[in-house]
Amino acid sequence: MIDHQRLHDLNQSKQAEHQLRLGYLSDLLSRRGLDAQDVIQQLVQFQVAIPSWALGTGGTRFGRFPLGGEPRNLEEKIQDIGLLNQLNGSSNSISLHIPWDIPKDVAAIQQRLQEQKLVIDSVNSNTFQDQKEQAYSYKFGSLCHTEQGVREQAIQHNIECVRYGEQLGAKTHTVWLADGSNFPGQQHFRRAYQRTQESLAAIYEALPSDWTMLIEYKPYEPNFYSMIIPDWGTSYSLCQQLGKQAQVLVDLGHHLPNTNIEQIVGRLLHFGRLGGFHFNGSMYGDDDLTTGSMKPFQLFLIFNELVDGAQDSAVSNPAVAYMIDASHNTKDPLEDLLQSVDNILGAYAKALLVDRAQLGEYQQHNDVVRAEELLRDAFLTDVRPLVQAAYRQAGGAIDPISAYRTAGVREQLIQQRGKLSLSTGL
Ligand SMILES: [Mn+2]
Repeated sequence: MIDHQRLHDLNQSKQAEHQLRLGYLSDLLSRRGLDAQDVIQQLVQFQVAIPSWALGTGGTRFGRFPLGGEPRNLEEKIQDIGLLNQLNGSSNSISLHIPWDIPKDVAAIQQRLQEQKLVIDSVNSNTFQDQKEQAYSYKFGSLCHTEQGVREQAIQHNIECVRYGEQLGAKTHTVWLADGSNFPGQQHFRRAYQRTQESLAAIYEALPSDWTMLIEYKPYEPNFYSMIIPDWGTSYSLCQQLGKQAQVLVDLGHHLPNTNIEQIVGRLLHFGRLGGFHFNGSMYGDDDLTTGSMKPFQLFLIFNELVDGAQDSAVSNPAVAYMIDASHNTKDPLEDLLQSVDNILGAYAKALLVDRAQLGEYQQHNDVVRAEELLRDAFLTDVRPLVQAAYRQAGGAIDPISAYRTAGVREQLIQQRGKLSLSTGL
């Protein structure tokens, strides 16, 4: 959507300052035995999936304030994500939510994906709302429900999601359950868990052999007394019972305040059960704000675990599926996603600067201060020139947000789709 020549000209106008900053950082890193180009290459390869539900204003249980030009169907969502990927080269895949994104014309969707060089990475089921045509209500749960008919309906919906995903080349099915209870005594904890486990087993049974099933946990909301899968331990236990294709999904916003998420990441890597990541920013709970906007040090520490796990031959964890799961009401959603990806790549770059052999030495000798200082030094390094170089090498913009603004993308989208177009999603 942004003319190639225009993008090239914009990059030219930023080039001199970018080179100056990159040159300085590259020199600094090489004095420490690090090759900047090596880090940039790893950033270029890093891809994070964009959720179809994050392209419109939303993420609120109160009023939505549409920005205009929001994508009205799956084709337009693909167009928006193609645009993001054109700008940063780091968003080449899409997470779909069924039933919002049921493909009506599979061949046409496949063609759109090819044109934009995108893939569908995962499908997500939705049993947290009732759909018009469905026979049973999920008011009191879905996979954990006391009535077999409701459970069966929810199982079939999940299997249907997998079938849609197969048509579009996805390989991952994500299950997040809103099931739980609002009041003491409402639900029998052990029996509800048992029913959930059996329902998940029925879905797992229908999973193609090269697919992964991700099980996401959340401590509270929409249920406030108990959630059926409140924590990583419950997800992990379910995965263990299901089989090798089941993995735990960590959503950064799905923890109680001050939870040590990086330690959870380390534990799951140790068990080989970290399957996926939902990035977002959290101040209090499942706020779904811009990734890295609230706790950048925590985001860095999480990447520190991920890089450590990836570089340790003793860890046999499958490739982690990285996805953004954020949606809110204030910013232009596309600018918000560019910011999120920028913060994610920045945290990753910093984690790549950590001297792991040296850190291991400090840990071995219990040198608390030096170990902490080593991490702090990586965290405080301004790695933005590396991230910008990665964008440019991937054919994108040195400064994606400024390119987006200068090219007047939102204005074009409003012209094409109208001021009042509303995206499907939360
Ligand atoms: Mn999530």
